[in-house]
Amino acid sequence: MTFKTLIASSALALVAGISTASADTWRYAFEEALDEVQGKFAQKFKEEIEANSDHEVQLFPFGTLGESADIMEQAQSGILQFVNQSPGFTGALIPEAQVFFVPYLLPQDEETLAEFFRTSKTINELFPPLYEEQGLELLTMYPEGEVMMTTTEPVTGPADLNEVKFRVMTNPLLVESYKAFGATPTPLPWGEVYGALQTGIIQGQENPAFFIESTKMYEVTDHITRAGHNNFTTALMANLDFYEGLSEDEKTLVQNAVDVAFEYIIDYQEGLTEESLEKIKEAKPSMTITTLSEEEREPFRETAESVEKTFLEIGGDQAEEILNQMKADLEAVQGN
Ligand code: 6CS
Repeated sequence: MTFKTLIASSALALVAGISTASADTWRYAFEEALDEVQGKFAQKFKEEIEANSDHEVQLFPFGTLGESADIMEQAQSGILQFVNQSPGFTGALIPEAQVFFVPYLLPQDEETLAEFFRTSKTINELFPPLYEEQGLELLTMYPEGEVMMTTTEPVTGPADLNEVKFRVMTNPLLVESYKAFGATPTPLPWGEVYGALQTGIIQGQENPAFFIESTKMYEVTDHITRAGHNNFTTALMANLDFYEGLSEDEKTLVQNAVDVAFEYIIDYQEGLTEESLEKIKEAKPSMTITTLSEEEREPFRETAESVEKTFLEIGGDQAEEILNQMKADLEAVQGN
């Protein structure tokens, strides 16, 4: 962390009053609102910790402590004990986690996907040491739903993305993947996306349906395209020094709360995508929602190979091991 960002982080932390919390208060920040998926997960985690211990969990939703990059710095420096952040913003920190942006790697079937997150050796064994190197204990990763494109013009193939300035999270491989899709990727922090779409600086972005609905992305775009290219992955981490300083009982308490919150968030998301699309249709009947056919998906799918190759170049020392293990984990849950 630079001196400037340290000062900014500390100032924000003070404004939010987190310096006054007692030692028994665990501070937990996330990238969404309380009633969005990460917020629901966080509330369940808090409920479990508080029901089973004397600890209090103080929740900091998106915006209260800055952008995703800010809360990560605060967690690394120990101002926060817990942080929920998507690998979409940890590309520079843990380049291997960019594997989640190889298109068409994760299955669309939600049950298979949940089983992958539960059983994945990549997530449970290979990633934790990489997060540790960055002062973080990786507690879990979980899915947040099928990623969809929202644009101002209809999209049925890569040609329709030509010259479209498309906002992506600040992740180099995601940038490469949208380049391969034919767009002009524009990495931006979340807080700038609505305004950039409104003023026409960008003409597209991607996110799961629940987020498109809750953040009213449909107000500033006109078309939703389901290319089936990805599912949104997120990660819950703890500050490593804090975690290592916990007693064995406290570590078990944290792990149990994480497990309960994981199963809760998988159940919570059942039907959420379709419900959210219904709500969008109600709020803006002119919004088009198009599921691309297998034939229409093919040119997008064909980019996977080149993006994978780029991942091997920019995905850190363990990129190859991570990609191979990830494929083995996926095969194991897909039964082939
Ligand atoms: O696109 C983003 O930046 C945001 N999307 C989701 C679903 N969660 C948080 C993240 O910041």
